[in-house]
Amino acid sequence: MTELPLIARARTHSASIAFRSGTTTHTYQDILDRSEVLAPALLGEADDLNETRVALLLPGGFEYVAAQWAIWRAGGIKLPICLSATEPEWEYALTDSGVSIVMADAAMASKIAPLCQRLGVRLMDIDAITSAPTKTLPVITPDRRAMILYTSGTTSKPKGVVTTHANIQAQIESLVQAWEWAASDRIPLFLPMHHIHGIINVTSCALWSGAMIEPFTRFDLNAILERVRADAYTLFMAVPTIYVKLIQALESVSESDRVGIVAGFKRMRLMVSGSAALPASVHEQWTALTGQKLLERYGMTEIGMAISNLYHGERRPGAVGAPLPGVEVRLKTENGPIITAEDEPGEIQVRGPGVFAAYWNRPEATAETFDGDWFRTGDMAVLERGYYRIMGRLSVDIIKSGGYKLSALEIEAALLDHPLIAECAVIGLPDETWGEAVTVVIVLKNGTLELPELRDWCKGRLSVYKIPQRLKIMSELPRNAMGKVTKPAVKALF
Ligand code: MCA
Ligand code: AMP
Repeated sequence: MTELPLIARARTHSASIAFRSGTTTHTYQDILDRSEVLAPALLGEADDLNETRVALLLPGGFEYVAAQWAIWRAGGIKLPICLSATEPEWEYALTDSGVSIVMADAAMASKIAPLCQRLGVRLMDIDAITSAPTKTLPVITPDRRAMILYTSGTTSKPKGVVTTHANIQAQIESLVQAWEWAASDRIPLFLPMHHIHGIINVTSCALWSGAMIEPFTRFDLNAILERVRADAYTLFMAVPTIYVKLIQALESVSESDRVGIVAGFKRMRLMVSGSAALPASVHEQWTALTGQKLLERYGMTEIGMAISNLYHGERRPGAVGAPLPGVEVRLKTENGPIITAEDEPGEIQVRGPGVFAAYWNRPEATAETFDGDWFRTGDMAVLERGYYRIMGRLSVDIIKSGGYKLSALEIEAALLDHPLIAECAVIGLPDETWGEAVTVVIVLKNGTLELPELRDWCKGRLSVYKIPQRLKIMSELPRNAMGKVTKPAVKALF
């Protein structure tokens, strides 16, 4: 094979529209052509980027995908970074992964330019690149590393999850098969493009299938509802927080608007929820409002999607379903036997071609997270009548808010830089809209501190979704007999 399958497949859909925004459209051929301009610009004199890390700082859409394909076709590793991250967060990702080039549009290039200059990283403003000499592009084998995504975990700093082209292809093919993606599909894209929900489940599956994507630069509720009413979509994929926001919006619009929008939702062939637990109540409310039964699925940055309710079959509220095609799932007690019976909880472990290659530059962390060739997810589940139900996470230090995975330890480390904070403990508390709300208990060195002041101080240091929503000041943190802060006791304070 001389070409990556994603590229070879795009050629078979060359005249089809890949992206539509208002009256602007881009075909698959346009993406191929644009990537053939950007790839030589990346390569310069070189024949192959040979796994050079290239960061991508672009909103989802035509230019993002053209840049992504350019990096891959030139032999680089793509590292998408969060558009709304703070400079310290960008700096961490760029330095930890050893990025050599940052690709951005003019707007984002001006924001990251000072950092690139300080780090000596080449900044490519892709808006300024309109042509390049044609160049023979290298042959990329599927075992090459393709992408690094930073994910928060049980360590203070996020880890880079490395996937190969083969891993990415396996993740795509599994979903295309299970959810019957077709060239006739049309899907909105409003999820961030530094996580696999946006990158794989929406964008890559659509482009693998010859389908059409309508990108939004952010989750623009009113604009999306307008397009739903206009019957623009056959598919919809979102996190639970978005379904909560949609329910709130539908409950507050006029009766005639609601009827039109609901009809648009009703006609879609599939609506999917994932990235965090979908409360059964939200599942049921959505069905009552729109007649659509949401399909809930479970995944993780390290493995892609692993478990899903059935497209043709039961969609059980509160359950994530059965293993996806090509994915093996087992439950295991810690250091104990593999669970074979139903109704016995254990850690979800996953094996298959979609499982990531390694954490970037962290061989010990990679080794620790595998049990033989099974990836340990750190999520607890139970099998009930053939479907898995997620029970929670093994670590209290992982918080899921708005679909984002956050590390309590990372937030604590940032808060400890505050001049008034002596000690702190960060936890996630249940929240109807966000799933969990970042909450902090603080011991002050002196003086007083109110939540608005603390939130202001966090801006520029932490991304908006990591900034505490709730604050409690205590004279001491709850500790066990060994002097260690006990998070369950911290939770019990609320
Ligand atoms: C924003 N705000 C928050 C949070 N985020 N408040 C509490 N908790 C939060 N997590 C506040 C802001 O401070 C702001 O407040 C107001 O909400 C609006 O912020 P904005 O960012 O504009 O919100 P939004 O655009 O409505 O965003 C909500 C969102 C977004 C669309 C749900 O969080 C999102 O795109 N989440 C999806 C993340 C995702 O794709 N995760 C997948 C990871 P104020 O108004 O006071 O300024 S991949 C994954 O998990 C695996 C692989 C999987 O299974 O998919
Ligand atoms: P991330 O590391 O951002 O990819 O997040 C992966 C984590 O999100 C998983 O380990 C789960 O804890 C959580 N998650 C994803 N989908 C679901 C779901 N449907 N129900 C409950 N938790 C989920």
